[in-house]
Amino acid sequence: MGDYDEEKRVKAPNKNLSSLDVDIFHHLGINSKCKHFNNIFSDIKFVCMGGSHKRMGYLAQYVADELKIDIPAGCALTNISHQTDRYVMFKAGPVLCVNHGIGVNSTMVVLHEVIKALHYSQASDVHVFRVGTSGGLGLEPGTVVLTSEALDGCLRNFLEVPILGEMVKKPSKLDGQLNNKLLQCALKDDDFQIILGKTICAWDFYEGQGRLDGAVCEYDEEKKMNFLKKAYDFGVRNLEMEALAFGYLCSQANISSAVVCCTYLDRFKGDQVTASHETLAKWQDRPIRVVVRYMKQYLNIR
Ligand code: R2B
Ligand code: URA
Repeated sequence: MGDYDEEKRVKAPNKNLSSLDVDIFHHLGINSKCKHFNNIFSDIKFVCMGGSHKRMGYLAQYVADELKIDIPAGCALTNISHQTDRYVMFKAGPVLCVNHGIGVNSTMVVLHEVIKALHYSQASDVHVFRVGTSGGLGLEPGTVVLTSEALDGCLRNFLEVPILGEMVKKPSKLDGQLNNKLLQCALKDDDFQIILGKTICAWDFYEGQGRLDGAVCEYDEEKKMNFLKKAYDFGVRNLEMEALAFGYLCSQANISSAVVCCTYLDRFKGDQVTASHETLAKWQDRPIRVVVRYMKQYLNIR
């Protein structure tokens, strides 16, 4: 495991935090003075996040099995955030699994709190992964896309948020070196491809991603296709709803982050997700499988 390294320490850059006697993590259902707080966060090297709260326990168990983390009989992984029903959080050794819900808003709330917890506990050399799902562009469904750059719905590579009555542009940067290492985690006999591409982080699943099948739609097939083609020519290979938040908050806090998503469909061929539940489940496991290969290398586990 990487040694403590001051240069790589997680640093939440908000100066106001030092004057708080206790910090209440309202959405994680814990506070900075709760029992075991430092034990939970100080040795964290990886945070794996996905939308669904139901999936996080499974993810933590999968990671624990793969990394051979000993969970004594009768000590099943428990949800650290059991005091709230907003998010769930599981710890498997140096890995924290937390859900982020749908969209940038939900993701920003939980990411602020996770980053602060890592900061107070002096965690260092932390990688944050979004292991998620997306719609693909011109790709075989089931392909894993590593986001080289997150874009908004106007193909702009920053997050624009209203703060104190003004629109503020926030830079969003994912870790290119981490992407290269993840790309090298592809195995010869994988039955799927791992590719690098730009990602549209949309405000919603329907109009925000140019679908024709939302409750409201004021454009037609031709306009939709023109936009998707323009996005493709710009280097976009998938569409989802959280990447900008990861690239913004993690890069501000000295955290390396990557967005690793499988694709559920090819948006050039349709809008509806038609694959069977079993097939989607198989595809959905691919991002965490790739990320665990990286973790094993990092932790020197065979
Ligand atoms: C991918 O899937 C979700 C929408 O169905 C959303 O969280 C995303 O980014
Ligand atoms: N998630 C999205 O955000 N879009 C899709 O098309 C599929 C999954």
